[in-house]
Amino acid sequence: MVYVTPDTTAVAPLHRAQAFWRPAAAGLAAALAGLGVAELTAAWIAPGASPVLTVGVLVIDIVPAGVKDLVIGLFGTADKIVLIVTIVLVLLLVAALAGILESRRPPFGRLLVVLIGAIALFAALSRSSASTLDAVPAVVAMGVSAIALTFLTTRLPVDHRTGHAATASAPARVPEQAPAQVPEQAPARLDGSGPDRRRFLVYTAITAGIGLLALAGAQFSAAATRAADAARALFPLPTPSVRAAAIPAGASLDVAGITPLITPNADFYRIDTALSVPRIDPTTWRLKVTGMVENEVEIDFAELLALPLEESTTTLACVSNYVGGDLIGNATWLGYPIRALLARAKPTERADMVLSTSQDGFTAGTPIEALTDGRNAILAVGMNGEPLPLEHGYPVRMVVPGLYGYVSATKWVVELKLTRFDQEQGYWTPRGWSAEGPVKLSSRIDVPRQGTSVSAGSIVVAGVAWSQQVGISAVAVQIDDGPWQAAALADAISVDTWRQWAYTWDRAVAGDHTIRVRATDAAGLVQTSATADVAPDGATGLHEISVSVSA
Ligand SMILES: Nc1nc2c(c(=O)[nH]1)N[C@H]1C(S)=C(S)[C@@H](COP(=O)(O)O)O[C@H]1N2
Ligand SMILES: [Mo]
Repeated sequence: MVYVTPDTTAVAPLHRAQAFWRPAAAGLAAALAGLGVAELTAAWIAPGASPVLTVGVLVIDIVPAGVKDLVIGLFGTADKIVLIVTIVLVLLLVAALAGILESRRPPFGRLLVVLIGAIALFAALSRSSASTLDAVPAVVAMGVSAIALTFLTTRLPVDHRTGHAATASAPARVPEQAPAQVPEQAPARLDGSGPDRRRFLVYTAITAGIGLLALAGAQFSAAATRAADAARALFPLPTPSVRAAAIPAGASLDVAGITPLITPNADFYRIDTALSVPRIDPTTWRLKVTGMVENEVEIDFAELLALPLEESTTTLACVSNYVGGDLIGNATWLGYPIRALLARAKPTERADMVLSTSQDGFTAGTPIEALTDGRNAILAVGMNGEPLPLEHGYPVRMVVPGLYGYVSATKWVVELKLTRFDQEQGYWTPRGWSAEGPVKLSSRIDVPRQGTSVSAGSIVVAGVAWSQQVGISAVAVQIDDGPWQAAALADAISVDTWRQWAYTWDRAVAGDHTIRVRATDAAGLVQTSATADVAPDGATGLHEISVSVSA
């Protein structure tokens, strides 16, 4: 049986080129729409996950050194632009191909689109600092392109289609029917002047236009982020008037794979409700202290920086951190004690809560007690020696040792309102989370990693433990159902930071084993083995991992 495609029929040769370019245009327009919307999504919600840029990074990672050197040699400092242009050109080429494929052999065009999207997804998620949000742009790219491609290819003028247009082009496909039986209206469409053709062109133009507009929007948004990021240099961090307690040499254990004592900013977990990171101009930022106060206080950024700022190392934990989870980090913060600002505002007797508000509307309700009892509760401007990164609250956030972030660590903070717990609620309280959120005593095993294989003999088990405001006094490790064995504790920085611990498991024998950790705080409280969910006020239970020991 002879398979005759429409463009090989007697009337078609004239239009063979069109039979390619229209589906190719559909593919291009669909890809532009997908790419544009995805880049815009990335610019808004996941600035690190631009599909083009993450694929670029992936290419740099996998390209052999020789090729890299050649490209750098050829293009010098333009190498990055060359890379981006190449990626976009390859994408457009593949997109054109996908259009042609989809018009002839659906759904292979869409499959090609999904394949490209999968590469972008892999590129976005394979970075060390990737978060789940980073998956969104690639998935959006995949979805939008595939839908647009289907939409456009099913609206191709009939002569381009073999699948959907099978009825219209049936005479060409069915050998027993002579070409003479091509429906009468076909030539009109084939010469490209029919209403089908115009409609297709309009749809394609609109699709491509959406893509281009979105790309422009993404550029605009990215430029605004770069400008906001550059503004961080406008106000260099002043010298602290009080330095952080020196970190004892014995606070960091020399164990391969253990969590670093200080979490680098780039690796610090990020949790917030902000779909797009607020970009605050530090020259217009103001903080107001309002509500139940004798004096309302207002302060701008320059004034804040001119105050005596104090440095302190504090661990910040999220209430949503499950036992063993990584929604916790430790940084050296620079900021102004909140109690000093409150002293100027003079809260009235009745106030028992400070409701802090972010520029984007998030609120946290913090007991006044925690802000005035002498702990390092600060309006932070610096994080590990640099101005706060945009996503960690630039220009100013709160950091309060001992309380989960949702009730204390307001980023992009613009107002502190003195009020009462029986009058106001922080953002998460009406959403099923407790009004008060002290951080619970907990501990985590970092090495060996869950589910890994280690060789028999002497195995170092290590991790971190924390009990803010109290301190850790002991950590014990249990192998399978054996006795609890004391781990060695690294020196503490302070009661407000996590503390490293290590235990050497001698004579580990081959087989599958379970390792458990349990901390005791300085008040003698032993970490409970009773499990509690993260809601409403933080998880409990013991972190447990399984490893397979090989002979
Ligand atoms: N403006 C604002 N601040 C916020 C939040 C938020 O959603 N919006 N989330 C809080 C929560 S739940 C946590 S755990 C910490 C996380 O801070 P990080 O992203 O710097 O690690 O920020 C807190 N501050
Ligand atoms: Mo959180």
